[in-house]
Amino acid sequence: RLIKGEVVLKNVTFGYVPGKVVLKNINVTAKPGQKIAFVGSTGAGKTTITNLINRFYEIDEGEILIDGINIKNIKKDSLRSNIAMVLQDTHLFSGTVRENIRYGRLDATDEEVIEAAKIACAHSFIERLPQGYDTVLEGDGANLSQGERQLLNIARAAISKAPILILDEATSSVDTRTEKYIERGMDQLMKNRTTFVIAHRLSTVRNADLIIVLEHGEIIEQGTHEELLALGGRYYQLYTG
Ligand code: DGT
Ligand code: MG
Repeated sequence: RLIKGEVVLKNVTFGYVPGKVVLKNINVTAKPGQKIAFVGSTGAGKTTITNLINRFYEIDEGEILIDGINIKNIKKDSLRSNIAMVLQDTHLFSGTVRENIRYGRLDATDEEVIEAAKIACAHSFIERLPQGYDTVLEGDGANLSQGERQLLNIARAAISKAPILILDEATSSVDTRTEKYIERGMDQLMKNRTTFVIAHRLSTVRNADLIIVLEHGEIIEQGTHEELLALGGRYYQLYTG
């Protein structure tokens, strides 16, 4: 059983199709509970790294270890239940709002569902739905806005006990006011979990323990926000725009 949430990528090289390398010799160590941010231009390979941690694809070279175990030796079900995700493209199923938040936590009480929704700033819009938490979502949440769908995914991550969390543009469709409001909830979500965060808005990654700058599938800089600003390189360029 995985519990610590240490994630190590060792010399990882990967391409979706033969002959086209997308990630080259990536080394990352995330200690349990750390917040690691990936930044870099579109197409740099940020989402691909998280796809590999989830083992959606097999890597070509190197290895990925969780709590010291090669993920090839971890059952997919177990991997799924140890990694919570909030992505730009939301994943909801046809079922009630409550069921969608609860997801893998079938033991979760109604109180826990509400608490998770509050962390995600979703409680108030859910209460305004025709049947509240019992409102049935159409396939993939077609009867909600894109931002509302993301908030439900955040609530689902909040109720999950997964020690590893992936946030890939997790609040990209949420308006700026709600995004400000949700910041504390996001901090609560990341608390005690190893978190990989990808965000174009660099203000949301400043407080990461480690920021990794990717370009064309390679790590070109890494450090804290202050270290990278002092370096005056790519991160500095991205940050000062
Ligand atoms: P973003 O989200 O636009 O900021 O960009 P990243 O950094 O998340 O980029 P990523 O990892 O989605 O894509 C890296 C490269 O891999 C890019 O050249 C597109 C390619 N790629 C991504 N997903 C797939 C896929 O499913 N199949 C193939 N063949 N290529 C893909
Ligand atoms: Mg991406």
